[in-house]
Amino acid sequence: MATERTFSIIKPDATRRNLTGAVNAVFEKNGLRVVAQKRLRMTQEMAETFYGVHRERPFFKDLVSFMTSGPVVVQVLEGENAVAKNRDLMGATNPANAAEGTIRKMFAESIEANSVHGSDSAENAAIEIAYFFAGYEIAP
Ligand code: RTP
Ligand code: MG
Repeated sequence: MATERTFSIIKPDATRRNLTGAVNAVFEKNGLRVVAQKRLRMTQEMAETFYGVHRERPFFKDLVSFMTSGPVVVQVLEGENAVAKNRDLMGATNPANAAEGTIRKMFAESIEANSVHGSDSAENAAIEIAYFFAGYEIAP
């Protein structure tokens, strides 16, 4: 497997509890390099666009309100098999179902306030990275 990139968000529940470094430590310990990173507050429009695939889901309104409730840290992670590796490190969407040692098991507060987002495919990773970062902001 070649080196790959994925897109990550450290969500508002985690930035609020000062967990940016703790989450990054998990990535770095497991062979994912943070090659781009910035902290920002998502607007309602950004959150609605980003989670557009969930527009018809019952939790959509709450999700947008959660994602805009505080700062997030958006990131590009690089490494072998980065998309799948990050999904493994994150753990299940619902922390109650997340495996021991995963980020969501260790840090998530609930199925919604679950500390991190990670791209679910290489195709979506490319789209999500391009949405948040200009080429010059990514420094491998
Ligand atoms: P993400 O997109 O954030 O990486 O999370 P995921 O793939 O594990 O989960 P997904 O099904 O794509 O859901 C996106 C985010 O919506 C919130 N959610 N809330 N209240 C609920 O039942 C519910 N279900 C999902 C979570 O913040 C989830 O990560
Ligand atoms: Mg998802």
